Amino acid sequence: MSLTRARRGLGRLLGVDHGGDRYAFVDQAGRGPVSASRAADHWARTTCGYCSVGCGMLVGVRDGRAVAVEGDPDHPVNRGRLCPKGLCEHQMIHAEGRLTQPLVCGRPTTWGDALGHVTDGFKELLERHGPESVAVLSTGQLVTEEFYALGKLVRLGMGLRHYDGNTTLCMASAASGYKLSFGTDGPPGCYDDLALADVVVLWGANVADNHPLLAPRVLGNEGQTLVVVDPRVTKTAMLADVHLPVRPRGDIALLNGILVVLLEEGLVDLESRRAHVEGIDELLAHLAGWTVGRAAAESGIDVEALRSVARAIGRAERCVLAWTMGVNHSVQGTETVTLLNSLALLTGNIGRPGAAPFSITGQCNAMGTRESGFTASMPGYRGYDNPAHRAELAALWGIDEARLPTDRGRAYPDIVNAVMSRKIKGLWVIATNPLVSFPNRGTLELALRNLDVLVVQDGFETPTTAIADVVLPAAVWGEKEGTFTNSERRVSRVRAAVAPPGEARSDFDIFLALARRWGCAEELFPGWAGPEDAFAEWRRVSAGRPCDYSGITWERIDAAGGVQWPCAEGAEVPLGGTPRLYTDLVFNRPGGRAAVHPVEPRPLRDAPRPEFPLLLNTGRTVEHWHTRTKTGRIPILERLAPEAWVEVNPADAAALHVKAGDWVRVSSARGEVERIRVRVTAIVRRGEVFIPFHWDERCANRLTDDEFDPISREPNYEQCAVRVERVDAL
Ligand SMILES: Nc1nc2c(c(=O)[nH]1)N[C@H]1C(S)=C(S)[C@@H](COP(=O)(O)OP(=O)(O)OC[C@H]3O[C@@H](n4cnc5c(=O)[nH]c(N)nc54)[C@H](O)[C@@H]3O)O[C@H]1N2
Ligand SMILES: Nc1nc2c(c(=O)[nH]1)N[C@H]1C(S)=C(S)[C@@H](COP(=O)(O)OP(=O)(O)OC[C@H]3O[C@@H](n4cnc5c(=O)[nH]c(N)nc54)[C@H](O)[C@@H]3O)O[C@H]1N2
Ligand code: SF4
Ligand SMILES: [Mo]
Repeated sequence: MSLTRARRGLGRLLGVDHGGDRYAFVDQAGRGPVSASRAADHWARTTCGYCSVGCGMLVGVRDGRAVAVEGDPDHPVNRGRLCPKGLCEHQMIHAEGRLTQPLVCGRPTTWGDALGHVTDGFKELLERHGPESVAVLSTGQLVTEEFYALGKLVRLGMGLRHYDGNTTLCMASAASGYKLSFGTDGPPGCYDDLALADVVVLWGANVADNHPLLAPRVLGNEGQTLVVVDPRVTKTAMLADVHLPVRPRGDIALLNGILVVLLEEGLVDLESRRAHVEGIDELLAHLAGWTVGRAAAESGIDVEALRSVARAIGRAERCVLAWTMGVNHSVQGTETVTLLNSLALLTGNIGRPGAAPFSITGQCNAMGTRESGFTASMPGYRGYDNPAHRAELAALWGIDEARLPTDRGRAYPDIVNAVMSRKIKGLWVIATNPLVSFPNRGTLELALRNLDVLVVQDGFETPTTAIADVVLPAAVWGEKEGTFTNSERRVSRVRAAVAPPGEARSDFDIFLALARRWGCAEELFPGWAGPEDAFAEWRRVSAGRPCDYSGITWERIDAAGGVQWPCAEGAEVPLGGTPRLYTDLVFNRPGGRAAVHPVEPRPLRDAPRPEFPLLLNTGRTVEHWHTRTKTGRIPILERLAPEAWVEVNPADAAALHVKAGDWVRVSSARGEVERIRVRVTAIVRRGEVFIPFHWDERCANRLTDDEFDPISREPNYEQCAVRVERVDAL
């Protein structure tokens, strides 16, 4: 890949030089010539395996090893650029700690023996204790073809009732909120909307750290107003024209206040909205109990700032309301999402360029599992309780409808509860590391000890593989084929650049091998040789559904760089697919109208009190990915962010007699982090502290509360009460 080619790609991004004064990007042009040791003999075109932005990249291969990565200058998402994690992703593949052999009780063994343990162990539990006794937890980090195959294996082949994934820790509130507002899941907008909008409001979304290649879309538009709603002064807040430092979980009050201002000042045309929106009168009746003063007091945002942001939204020709975990990670996540959707609906910001309520997803393929998986809904956004959907799916698969579950079964936290109470005795964990990522680790550790059979399928040694009875070594990104779907519904190709190490196999091959052992392969996967067969079937199964993939082929993806669903076979859709949903303002609810819902905020359950006087917020940093199973093994990223920290406001630090670099103990009603380094900073307000959740050794989830949204079952990771105490350095 030549430097000039990469430069050309950079310049082409919206025709603006985004590496200018507002934000500095790591880009190909800044990297200098590729050194001889990293000179590749060929390049594999693929999609980044970290975040949901879905950047296109090229992996350079030399003598069977991945030696370099370049941003794909032709990919429509990133046009040649990558963030720090993407730029060293090839190092992940050959990092230490890869699993290369199946293990049973910690001892290396053959695939035959390991899969025999899995099938015999689970079958025995199912025979003795019934279909509720074994559960599966998967992820948003496999390829869509694997999710599709896994869903069929788990629900139809193994006949399991309880199957969920880490997406419930992440996007479940967005999915539930979209369903309540529009009838089905699916982000209505696209990345170009971020560039086209006059006003972009980012709610609890720190894109500068967590979706770095979205930031240039926003910052490239000089005339745009960027509003960031976040209790912390994040890197993204620092880039904003207006930062609203909302009180933790103050978003509902703030949104109600914005709606009150819009109504008071005549900035919404309610009558024209009624044609395609239901529930307006109920919402108005509820807002009658709200005043701007109340909203300001409860959200912590002063009246004038609230009014001026409401006016900016109300007067904007085009507005994008985008959000991430500051909204989803809450017991009221689903409700907050519906309120954001309501604001978009009432101001007409949907189905037009530059106008959308846009949930930015998290993992590289969280979208693929929402669409093709078989967890919260049946494949193709089909409802378990919808007779037409059941009949259609049964006919497509040629099976008796009675084999389809009648409800989703237990969601992730409810699976954990059932493990705790010994109702679930066997668990298969695929591509997720719950010991570090699930809230209230102490309880989870107790629960996992209750299991008779714990099977963990991962590419790396992790805290969770360390306690597994059976470990199945998986190929990772860079070693397997398929597709990922990004936040803007764009399906891109993922390619194998190198072979997996030792005896590691792709998840797809593991699912097929397990199906053969289970005795259901011939029925479920007849004649399947590889992931392309799964994709071909998924195209047929999704046909006619809102997430229609039937017109998307791997060849079309190659030609377009990536294709956005819906893309029906034979439909007149641009080569790159459909950029926006609901352009006709017909929604997927009965009658075609969207719905708005009144929402009332509830107080924090684990609120600060004398014993635990500070409020803990948790999140991420640009250098690390989740539980650091990948990035913790990459020297350059480790050097940039070598250890966990706790952010403490200068006033609190003075009261605690701690200074920057001191060690402290952080405790909550559930557990403690014994020693963690202090950063004294006004990024957090007085009374609030922040810990990134990436570190196993200083695990923020020993502190977090296991309280969940009643609708989506998503955890409330962002607020819990803690105490910080100075510990003297050892
Ligand atoms: N570098 C990196 N990038 C990633 C990931 C990673 O691990 N590392 N993970 C990916 C995944 S799976 C996800 S889900 C995304 C997450 O992307 P983000 O949601 O941007 O990630 P967080 O760091 O958790 O940020 C949540 C933000 O919400 C704010 N917040 C907390 N409480 C509230 C509140 O009550 N109201 C509001 N409005 N804001 C609040 C926090 O201060 C924080 O800035 O990132 C993706 N990208
Ligand atoms: N306190 C707190 N906790 C949080 C969050 C927070 O903001 N605060 N965020 C939550 C969110 S949004 C998320 S998404 C979760 C993420 O939590 P996890 O899913 O637990 O995090 P990861 O580290 O991404 O774990 C993925 C695992 O899959 C493995 N893996 C990678 N690729 C493959 C593959 O191709 N095949 C197989 N079999 N394995 C593979 C990796 O090695 C890794 O062990 O954390 C949640 N936890
Ligand atoms: S922004 Fe996301 S998709 Fe793009 S290179 Fe970085 S981690 Fe990968
Ligand atoms: Mo996530």
